[in-house]
Amino acid sequence: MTAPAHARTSADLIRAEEPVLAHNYHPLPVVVARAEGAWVEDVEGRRYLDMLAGYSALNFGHRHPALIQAAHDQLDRLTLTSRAFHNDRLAEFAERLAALTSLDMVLPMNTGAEAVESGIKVARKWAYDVKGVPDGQATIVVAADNFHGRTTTIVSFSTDESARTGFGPFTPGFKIVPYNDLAALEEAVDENTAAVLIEPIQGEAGVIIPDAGYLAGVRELTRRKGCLFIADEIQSGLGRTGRTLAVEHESVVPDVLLLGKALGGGIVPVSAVVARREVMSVLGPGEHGSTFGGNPLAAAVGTAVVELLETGEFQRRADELGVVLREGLEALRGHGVTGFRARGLWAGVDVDPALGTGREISERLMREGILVKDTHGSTIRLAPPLTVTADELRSALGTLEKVLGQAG
Ligand code: IF1
Repeated sequence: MTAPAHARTSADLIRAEEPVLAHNYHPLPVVVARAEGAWVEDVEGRRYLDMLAGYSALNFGHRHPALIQAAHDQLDRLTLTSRAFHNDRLAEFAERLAALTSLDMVLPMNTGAEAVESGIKVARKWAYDVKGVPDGQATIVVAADNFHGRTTTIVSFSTDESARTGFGPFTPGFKIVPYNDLAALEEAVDENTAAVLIEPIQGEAGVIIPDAGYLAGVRELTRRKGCLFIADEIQSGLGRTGRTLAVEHESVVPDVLLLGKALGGGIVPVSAVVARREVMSVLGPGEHGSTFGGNPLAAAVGTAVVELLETGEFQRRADELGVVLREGLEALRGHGVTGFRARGLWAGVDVDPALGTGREISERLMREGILVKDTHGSTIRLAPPLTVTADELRSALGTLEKVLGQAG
């Protein structure tokens, strides 16, 4: 007989996963059992500072009291209606999310990939109904090294072979241009272009921050050429970079905004397409939907998330702590760190490959009580909850320095 899960050790549980769980991940060997704020605890009671924060789904930390309260209150009242009926939580969520993002209308979905798919559908329909693109001819221009999710259509325009290989046939209708290259965009966008879809900062690619002027340039170009600007802020948005949205660093408002991850407060999957009225209005009844999208539990938690962001506190923390993060990383330059890119509380850190792969550095950090995740090669990403303290952040940077000093 197998022991009940709560009686098993971390090693037991890791071993137990192997035969019954798809092998589509290679997690660090830590089994988390509890968490609060920026800290998680494993099965044996060891504590770790969470410097990944669920890939930014935990911007407000684990189990933020206001979010947990909102979820509890809603669990006691109403959890699901489907969109066949109205529910009494959805209007407020949409009103406040639209206001927060300077846009007009919300299409609630669940996961990030669904928001991306939905944004693509809205853009194509806009291209046919409003722009007058001949049926079946609409294209979407995307950037190389993008990460927008895992569906068959989304991996169709990925340039990462491990995300694509074996999953064809692929969806046509996408053009890939280099990121951070306005001239390439100028050339790629034509009369059949429905939209340009980009991440304002590329996450999976290694926290790649485009040159100043790029996002404003994309805004100007798409407006001038008559196509939509879709910003995927699923990872960059909701406080991470020191602003509500990363596009705000260039005072840009896209036509279509994709949100996810932190919108669900780390409690439930909540994503959304948020758009200008003229764009979202192309959708009519029966043309798109989701069983769970906009459910009352999601709306209640999402509203509580928006409420936290309305205070500006988390954006301010990310901005201020971002200075601590950058100073700390600057001090490590030449001491194991070969380069880094950072904005707000988000950094891609290139480690000297002689000291080990990103994975090896991540494992050493784990043994020292810090959880991070590598991206490609020797890059690790840092994205702590925005509730982390300056002391915790300095301590984590000190641990990184120690680990880099030992490595090799
Ligand atoms: C995985 C990275 C993070 C995203 C952007 C859409 C989605 C994501 C900009 C899809 C998702 C994830 C998913 C996760 C790893 C991850 C990731 F490593 F790939 F880059 F966050 F850092 N747009 N990002 O970053 O959202 O459907 O997952 O809700 O393992 O796939 P989703």
